[in-house]
Amino acid sequence: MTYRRLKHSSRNLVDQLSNLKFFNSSRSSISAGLQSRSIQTFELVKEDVCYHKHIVSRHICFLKGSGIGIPASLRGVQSNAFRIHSRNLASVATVPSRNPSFAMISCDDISYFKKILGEKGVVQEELKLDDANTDWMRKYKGSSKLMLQPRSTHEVSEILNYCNSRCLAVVPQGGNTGLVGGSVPVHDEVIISVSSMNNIISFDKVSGILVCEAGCILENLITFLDNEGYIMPLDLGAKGSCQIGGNVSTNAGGLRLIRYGSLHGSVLGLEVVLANGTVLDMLGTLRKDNTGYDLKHLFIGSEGSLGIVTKVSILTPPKLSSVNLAFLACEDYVSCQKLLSEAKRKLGEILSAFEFLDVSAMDLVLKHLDGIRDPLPSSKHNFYIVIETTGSMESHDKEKLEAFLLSSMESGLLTDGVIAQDINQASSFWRIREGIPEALMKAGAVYKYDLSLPPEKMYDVVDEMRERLGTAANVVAYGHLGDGNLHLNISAREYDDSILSQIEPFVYEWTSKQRGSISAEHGLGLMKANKIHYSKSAETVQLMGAMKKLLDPNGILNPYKVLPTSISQSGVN
Ligand code: FAD
Ligand code: 2HG
Ligand code: ZN
Repeated sequence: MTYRRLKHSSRNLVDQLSNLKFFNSSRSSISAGLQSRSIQTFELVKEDVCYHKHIVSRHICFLKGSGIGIPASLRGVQSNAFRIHSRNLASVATVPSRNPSFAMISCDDISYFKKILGEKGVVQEELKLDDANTDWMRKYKGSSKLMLQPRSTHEVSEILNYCNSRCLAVVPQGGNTGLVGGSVPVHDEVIISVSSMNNIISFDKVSGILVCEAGCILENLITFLDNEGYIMPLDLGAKGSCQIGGNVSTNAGGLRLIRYGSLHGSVLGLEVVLANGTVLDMLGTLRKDNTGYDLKHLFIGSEGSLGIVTKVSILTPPKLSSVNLAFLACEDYVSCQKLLSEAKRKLGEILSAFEFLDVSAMDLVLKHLDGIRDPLPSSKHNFYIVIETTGSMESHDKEKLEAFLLSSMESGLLTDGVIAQDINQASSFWRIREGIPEALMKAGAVYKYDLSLPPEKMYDVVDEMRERLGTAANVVAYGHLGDGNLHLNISAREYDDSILSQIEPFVYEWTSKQRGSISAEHGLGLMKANKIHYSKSAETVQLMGAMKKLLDPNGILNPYKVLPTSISQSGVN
């Protein structure tokens, strides 16, 4: 019987492991629930059905809240960070000057918008505007006096048509969880929030194709699909607030890209409104369609600079019954890398996440987040890895995972580790990895870099950065190792130009030399619009500029973002 065999093999594994001093911490000192059961994988049977739901619910308290969707506990700390930032604005972001060709909002404009959207769709209240003007990190702050909340594609079209004719600049906004200053105005741009467009339009239970409006919150889509026996192909820590339109517009990566690929693969169709109000219906639901250029890809990752995404059609994978999560420790970075190639080879099709954090990230989470326990408390480790497997046959998955862990331990790649025994433990492991951005916010000022690098080079930049900064700042590294995506975060008490000058342009030059990308998944936004040349050739950037001009000749869509202002504003009347 499957159950017996598993238990038997688990016991064998535990025996072998105890000889090899593996999983020592869980046996000796972790909570009673984990003791002596660390390697005995748990039965999923019924619990598996709610596994995803449970994981989902932990995010509600994390990111839901009023305004920009941050937890109450963090909001307090963020206002401290904001005060710091207010004193040191220059070191946070260099703000390009306002493009004088954009019109200023007049009373007639307001009257027009009220006529097409009604009073409710035209927001001028200071408190609401303050939230919408401020990004998640409280690093970027615009001064818009107007937020519009359309409820349909037609309304978006009318707004854009009008703004284009008046040369009023706009910034599309989703959940406002972006990390590069792309979602908030730089000056007085009109904020167009698609939050009220949050209907699910259709779901095909056979193909798994979901069609929905752009303002659907990712977590709500996950919950909806859970009931249908499906999952979203992307998952990220901001799921409680970010919206599918924002996800598509940033080409968000997240925790399961290693398994389900990027949104360029899973998005089947889009409806987009162009700057002049033209509605582009590309909302196909076909897996295969080679009729001409596949224009939807232009809008995936264009960060609101080419059009406003109003509807999304997306292929969703079926929910599988067997999910396992391991929290592991490695002595050095080379072992992490080797573990990754072994995991790909030995776990194969069931591998669904391979995340890493270094000891500085772990320390930060333990220090700043409430209720977090070190799953491997017996000693400090230099690196931690979170591995998730998702499959359809529990016994097969467990056997594979256990065999992989055993061989990794025998070969010395792993120094310690635990497998979650139940949903709560799985949740707590994920909370550590996903809680890092929140912990960084609580620690003070943070400089964020989101790099794509060859995995074998990835940690070199962290070591070099530590050498450059000495004790001036805390260099923290984590990310999606399975995707070659490093989140290099430099945490300091407050923003300081001398720290920034040690980081930039070094970090960009270093990445460029490795032919890496200065934006793996967060985009360029305002933060890196003028840095695009570190990752793209001059000819490529010129062509991007030409496309921008073709689709948005007046440059009203998300100005000052994505492309260097010298390119995006040239020729704008
Ligand atoms: P917003 O922040 O509102 O906007 C982002 C950009 O998209 C802006 O340029 C905006 O103008 C544009 N935009 C938004 N909606 C539309 C639309 N309908 N049409 C056109 N343009 C639009 N990102 C990852 O890739 N992977 C992660 O793992 C990840 N984890 C995160 C964890 C935390 C705690 C936080 C705070 C952020 C994280 N992010 C991550 C970044 C962010 O959540 C993603 O970029 C997300 O996709 C943004 O979605 P949003 O709805 O919040 O968009
Ligand atoms: C993550 O993977 C997000 O947690 C945020 O992309 C990364 O905070 C960051 O730098
Ligand atoms: Zn990330």
